[in-house]
Amino acid sequence: MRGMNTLITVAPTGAESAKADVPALPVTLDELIETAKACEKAGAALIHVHIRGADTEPTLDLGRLRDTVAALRAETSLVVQLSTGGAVTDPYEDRIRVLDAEPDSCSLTCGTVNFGADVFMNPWPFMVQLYRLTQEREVVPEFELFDLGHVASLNRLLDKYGLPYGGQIHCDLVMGVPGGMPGTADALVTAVNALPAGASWSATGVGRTTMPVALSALAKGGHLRVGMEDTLMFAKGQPVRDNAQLVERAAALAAIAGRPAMSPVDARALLKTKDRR
Ligand code: KMH
Ligand code: ZN
Repeated sequence: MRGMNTLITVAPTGAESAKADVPALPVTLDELIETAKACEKAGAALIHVHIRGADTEPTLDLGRLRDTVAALRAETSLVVQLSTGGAVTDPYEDRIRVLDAEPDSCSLTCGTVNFGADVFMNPWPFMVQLYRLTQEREVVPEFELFDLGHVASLNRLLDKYGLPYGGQIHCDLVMGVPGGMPGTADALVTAVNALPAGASWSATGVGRTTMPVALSALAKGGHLRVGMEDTLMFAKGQPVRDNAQLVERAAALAAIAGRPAMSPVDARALLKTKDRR
Protein backbone atom coordinates (compact mmCIF):
# COMPACT_ATOMS: atom_id res chain seq x y z
CA MET A 1 0.00 0.00 0.00
CA ARG A 2 3.02 2.27 0.31
CA GLY A 3 2.81 5.27 -2.01
CA MET A 4 -0.97 5.18 -2.33
CA ASN A 5 -2.91 8.27 -1.23
CA THR A 6 -4.69 8.02 2.10
CA LEU A 7 -8.27 6.86 2.42
CA ILE A 8 -9.85 8.88 5.22
CA THR A 9 -12.92 7.32 6.77
CA VAL A 10 -15.13 9.37 9.05
CA ALA A 11 -17.20 7.66 11.74
CA PRO A 12 -19.27 10.62 12.89
CA THR A 13 -21.75 9.24 15.42
CA GLY A 14 -21.35 5.69 16.77
CA ALA A 15 -23.78 4.14 19.21
CA GLU A 16 -22.14 4.89 22.51
CA SER A 17 -22.38 8.65 23.18
CA ALA A 18 -25.55 10.48 24.20
CA LYS A 19 -26.60 13.67 22.43
CA ALA A 20 -27.31 15.22 25.83
CA ASP A 21 -23.66 14.70 26.83
CA VAL A 22 -22.15 15.59 23.43
CA PRO A 23 -24.20 18.31 21.72
CA ALA A 24 -21.91 18.31 18.64
CA LEU A 25 -22.78 14.67 17.88
CA PRO A 26 -24.77 14.39 14.61
CA VAL A 27 -27.95 12.46 15.39
CA THR A 28 -30.63 13.75 12.99
CA LEU A 29 -30.52 13.13 9.25
CA ASP A 30 -29.99 16.85 8.64
CA GLU A 31 -27.09 16.91 11.07
CA LEU A 32 -25.58 13.80 9.51
CA ILE A 33 -25.79 15.24 5.98
CA GLU A 34 -24.30 18.56 7.08
CA THR A 35 -21.47 16.66 8.79
CA ALA A 36 -20.93 14.40 5.79
CA LYS A 37 -20.64 17.38 3.43
CA ALA A 38 -18.17 19.17 5.72
CA CYS A 39 -16.11 16.00 6.15
CA GLU A 40 -16.02 15.33 2.41
CA LYS A 41 -14.77 18.88 1.87
CA ALA A 42 -12.11 18.31 4.54
CA GLY A 43 -10.82 15.12 2.87
CA ALA A 44 -13.00 12.17 3.88
CA ALA A 45 -13.87 9.63 1.18
CA LEU A 46 -15.89 7.07 3.15
CA ILE A 47 -18.49 7.48 5.88
CA HIS A 48 -19.15 4.79 8.49
CA VAL A 49 -22.72 5.32 9.59
CA HIS A 50 -24.66 4.60 12.77
CA ILE A 51 -28.03 6.28 12.91
CA ARG A 52 -30.29 7.49 15.71
CA GLY A 53 -34.04 7.54 16.12
CA ALA A 54 -36.27 10.54 16.79
CA ASP A 55 -35.42 10.05 20.49
CA THR A 56 -31.68 10.40 19.58
CA GLU A 57 -31.05 6.80 20.73
CA PRO A 58 -29.24 4.33 18.41
CA THR A 59 -31.52 2.44 16.04
CA LEU A 60 -31.27 -0.03 13.15
CA ASP A 61 -34.69 0.91 11.81
CA LEU A 62 -34.67 -0.18 8.16
CA GLY A 63 -36.74 2.74 6.84
CA ARG A 64 -34.42 5.25 8.47
CA LEU A 65 -31.38 3.38 7.17
CA ARG A 66 -32.75 3.45 3.63
CA ASP A 67 -33.51 7.19 3.88
CA THR A 68 -30.02 7.81 5.23
CA VAL A 69 -28.32 5.92 2.39
CA ALA A 70 -30.43 7.76 -0.19
CA ALA A 71 -29.72 11.18 1.33
CA LEU A 72 -25.98 10.56 1.60
CA ARG A 73 -25.92 9.42 -2.05
CA ALA A 74 -27.89 12.48 -3.14
CA GLU A 75 -25.90 15.04 -1.17
CA THR A 76 -22.34 13.65 -1.21
CA SER A 77 -19.99 11.44 -3.22
CA LEU A 78 -18.82 9.56 -0.14
CA VAL A 79 -18.69 5.79 -0.09
CA VAL A 80 -21.58 4.86 2.20
CA GLN A 81 -20.79 2.20 4.78
CA LEU A 82 -23.48 1.12 7.22
CA SER A 83 -22.53 -0.33 10.57
CA THR A 84 -23.72 -3.88 11.18
CA GLY A 85 -22.26 -3.65 14.66
CA GLY A 86 -24.95 -1.29 15.84
CA ALA A 87 -25.11 -1.02 19.61
CA VAL A 88 -24.08 -3.88 21.92
CA THR A 89 -27.76 -4.47 22.68
CA ASP A 90 -28.88 -4.94 19.05
CA PRO A 91 -30.11 -8.44 18.12
CA TYR A 92 -28.34 -10.37 15.37
CA GLU A 93 -31.36 -10.36 13.05
CA ASP A 94 -31.56 -6.54 13.09
CA ARG A 95 -27.83 -6.35 12.36
CA ILE A 96 -28.20 -8.72 9.40
CA ARG A 97 -31.18 -6.76 8.05
CA VAL A 98 -28.97 -3.66 7.64
CA LEU A 99 -27.93 -5.04 4.23
CA ASP A 100 -31.52 -4.57 3.00
CA ALA A 101 -30.72 -0.83 2.92
CA GLU A 102 -28.27 -1.57 0.07
CA PRO A 103 -25.18 0.33 1.23
CA ASP A 104 -21.93 0.40 -0.77
CA SER A 105 -20.14 -1.19 2.14
CA CYS A 106 -20.83 -2.52 5.61
CA SER A 107 -18.77 -3.25 8.67
CA LEU A 108 -18.18 -6.88 9.63
CA THR A 109 -16.50 -7.48 12.96
CA CYS A 110 -14.37 -10.61 13.07
CA GLY A 111 -14.98 -11.77 16.61
CA THR A 112 -16.46 -11.12 20.00
CA VAL A 113 -14.71 -8.61 22.22
CA ASN A 114 -15.09 -7.15 25.69
CA PHE A 115 -16.27 -3.59 25.15
CA GLY A 116 -15.76 -1.64 28.36
CA ALA A 117 -18.26 -3.14 30.80
CA ASP A 118 -20.22 -4.68 27.90
CA VAL A 119 -19.58 -7.46 25.38
CA PHE A 120 -19.74 -6.86 21.62
CA MET A 121 -20.99 -10.21 20.31
CA ASN A 122 -19.77 -11.54 16.95
CA PRO A 123 -19.75 -15.34 17.17
CA TRP A 124 -18.44 -17.33 14.21
CA PRO A 125 -21.87 -18.42 12.83
CA PHE A 126 -23.00 -14.77 12.79
CA MET A 127 -19.83 -13.69 11.03
CA VAL A 128 -20.33 -16.38 8.41
CA GLN A 129 -24.01 -15.52 7.86
CA LEU A 130 -23.22 -11.83 7.47
CA TYR A 131 -20.22 -12.49 5.22
CA ARG A 132 -22.16 -14.76 2.86
CA LEU A 133 -24.91 -12.19 2.63
CA THR A 134 -22.42 -9.45 1.68
CA GLN A 135 -21.23 -11.71 -1.15
CA GLU A 136 -24.78 -12.43 -2.30
CA ARG A 137 -25.87 -8.77 -2.11
CA GLU A 138 -22.64 -7.42 -3.64
CA VAL A 139 -21.79 -5.22 -0.67
CA VAL A 140 -18.11 -4.66 0.15
CA PRO A 141 -17.40 -5.63 3.75
CA GLU A 142 -14.93 -3.74 5.88
CA PHE A 143 -13.49 -6.21 8.36
CA GLU A 144 -13.37 -4.63 11.81
CA LEU A 145 -10.49 -6.03 13.84
CA PHE A 146 -10.44 -5.23 17.55
CA ASP A 147 -7.89 -7.86 18.49
CA LEU A 148 -5.19 -10.11 17.05
CA GLY A 149 -7.55 -13.09 17.32
CA HIS A 150 -9.92 -11.24 14.98
CA VAL A 151 -7.18 -11.19 12.35
CA ALA A 152 -6.89 -14.98 12.67
CA SER A 153 -10.67 -15.30 12.31
CA LEU A 154 -10.61 -13.10 9.21
CA ASN A 155 -8.00 -15.36 7.61
CA ARG A 156 -10.16 -18.38 8.49
CA LEU A 157 -13.26 -16.72 7.02
CA LEU A 158 -11.48 -15.99 3.74
CA ASP A 159 -10.01 -19.51 3.59
CA LYS A 160 -13.43 -21.08 3.97
CA TYR A 161 -15.66 -18.71 2.00
CA GLY A 162 -13.41 -16.97 -0.50
CA LEU A 163 -12.88 -13.34 -1.38
CA PRO A 164 -15.36 -10.54 -0.67
CA TYR A 165 -17.49 -8.96 -3.38
CA GLY A 166 -15.17 -7.07 -5.75
CA GLY A 167 -12.10 -9.00 -4.59
CA GLN A 168 -10.48 -6.37 -2.39
CA ILE A 169 -9.98 -7.31 1.27
CA HIS A 170 -10.37 -4.10 3.27
CA CYS A 171 -9.85 -3.98 7.02
CA ASP A 172 -10.05 -1.47 9.84
CA LEU A 173 -8.01 -1.94 13.00
CA VAL A 174 -10.06 -0.63 15.90
CA MET A 175 -7.51 -0.09 18.65
CA GLY A 176 -7.61 1.03 22.25
CA VAL A 177 -11.09 -0.29 23.09
CA PRO A 178 -11.06 -1.41 26.74
CA GLY A 179 -11.05 -5.18 26.14
CA GLY A 180 -9.41 -5.14 22.70
CA MET A 181 -5.85 -4.69 21.49
CA PRO A 182 -4.02 -1.63 22.82
CA GLY A 183 -3.61 1.45 20.65
CA THR A 184 0.14 1.22 20.32
CA ALA A 185 2.60 1.16 17.44
CA ASP A 186 3.77 -2.31 18.49
CA ALA A 187 0.25 -3.76 18.42
CA LEU A 188 -0.49 -2.10 15.09
CA VAL A 189 2.61 -3.54 13.43
CA THR A 190 1.84 -7.02 14.80
CA ALA A 191 -1.74 -6.91 13.54
CA VAL A 192 -0.82 -5.49 10.13
CA ASN A 193 1.85 -8.14 9.63
CA ALA A 194 -0.81 -10.84 10.20
CA LEU A 195 -3.29 -9.45 7.64
CA PRO A 196 -4.05 -11.42 4.48
CA ALA A 197 -1.77 -10.66 1.51
CA GLY A 198 -3.00 -7.73 -0.57
CA ALA A 199 -5.35 -6.39 2.10
CA SER A 200 -5.85 -2.66 2.41
CA TRP A 201 -6.40 -1.33 5.91
CA SER A 202 -7.15 1.70 7.97
CA ALA A 203 -6.69 2.14 11.70
CA THR A 204 -8.49 4.08 14.36
CA GLY A 205 -7.39 4.67 17.93
CA VAL A 206 -10.15 5.09 20.44
CA GLY A 207 -9.93 7.93 22.96
CA ARG A 208 -6.40 8.85 23.96
CA THR A 209 -4.89 6.41 21.49
CA THR A 210 -6.10 8.45 18.50
CA MET A 211 -2.81 10.17 17.76
CA PRO A 212 -0.38 7.28 18.35
CA VAL A 213 -2.52 5.04 16.17
CA ALA A 214 -2.90 7.61 13.38
CA LEU A 215 0.83 8.32 13.30
CA SER A 216 1.70 4.61 13.40
CA ALA A 217 -0.80 3.82 10.64
CA LEU A 218 0.69 6.45 8.35
CA ALA A 219 4.22 5.29 9.15
CA LYS A 220 3.22 1.71 8.27
CA GLY A 221 1.56 2.76 4.99
CA GLY A 222 -2.08 2.45 6.08
CA HIS A 223 -5.23 4.52 5.87
CA LEU A 224 -7.02 6.47 8.61
CA ARG A 225 -10.39 6.38 10.30
CA VAL A 226 -11.35 9.28 12.54
CA GLY A 227 -14.55 10.62 14.00
CA MET A 228 -16.66 11.24 17.07
CA GLU A 229 -17.63 7.56 17.23
CA ASP A 230 -14.07 6.96 18.42
CA THR A 231 -12.82 10.21 19.93
CA LEU A 232 -14.53 13.04 21.78
CA MET A 233 -11.41 14.98 22.83
CA PHE A 234 -9.37 16.77 20.19
CA ALA A 235 -6.49 17.20 22.63
CA LYS A 236 -6.09 17.15 26.39
CA GLY A 237 -8.77 19.43 27.85
CA GLN A 238 -10.13 20.31 24.40
CA PRO A 239 -13.38 18.65 23.32
CA VAL A 240 -13.81 17.92 19.62
CA ARG A 241 -15.54 20.86 17.86
CA ASP A 242 -17.05 18.66 15.20
CA ASN A 243 -16.20 15.73 12.94
CA ALA A 244 -14.71 17.94 10.25
CA GLN A 245 -12.08 19.11 12.72
CA LEU A 246 -10.89 15.51 13.09
CA VAL A 247 -10.93 14.94 9.33
CA GLU A 248 -8.97 18.16 8.75
CA ARG A 249 -6.28 16.97 11.16
CA ALA A 250 -6.15 13.53 9.52
CA ALA A 251 -5.84 15.11 6.08
CA ALA A 252 -3.03 17.37 7.32
CA LEU A 253 -1.16 14.39 8.79
CA ALA A 254 -1.64 12.43 5.58
CA ALA A 255 -0.26 15.33 3.56
CA ILE A 256 2.76 15.58 5.85
CA ALA A 257 3.31 11.85 5.36
CA GLY A 258 3.43 12.46 1.61
CA ARG A 259 0.19 10.56 0.95
CA PRO A 260 -2.59 13.16 0.79
CA ALA A 261 -6.28 12.38 1.19
CA MET A 262 -7.81 10.18 -1.50
CA SER A 263 -10.94 11.28 -3.38
CA PRO A 264 -14.20 9.30 -3.13
CA VAL A 265 -13.67 8.27 -6.77
CA ASP A 266 -10.30 6.77 -5.88
CA ALA A 267 -11.80 5.15 -2.78
CA ARG A 268 -14.45 3.44 -4.94
CA ALA A 269 -11.71 2.20 -7.26
CA LEU A 270 -9.68 0.90 -4.32
CA LEU A 271 -12.56 -0.86 -2.57
CA LYS A 272 -14.25 -2.02 -5.79
CA THR A 273 -17.70 -1.03 -4.61
CA LYS A 274 -20.69 -1.61 -6.86
CA ASP A 275 -21.99 1.62 -8.44
CA ARG A 276 -25.46 2.06 -6.97
CA ARG A 277 -25.79 5.79 -7.59
N1 KMH B 1 -20.91 0.13 18.48
C1 KMH B 1 -20.10 -1.03 18.67
C2 KMH B 1 -20.78 -2.01 19.58
C3 KMH B 1 -19.36 -1.45 13.92
O1 KMH B 1 -19.81 -0.36 13.67
O2 KMH B 1 -19.47 -2.41 13.17
C4 KMH B 1 -19.79 -1.72 17.39
C5 KMH B 1 -19.22 -0.92 16.33
C6 KMH B 1 -18.62 -1.67 15.20
O3 KMH B 1 -19.25 0.29 16.30
ZN1 ZN C 1 -19.21 1.64 14.23
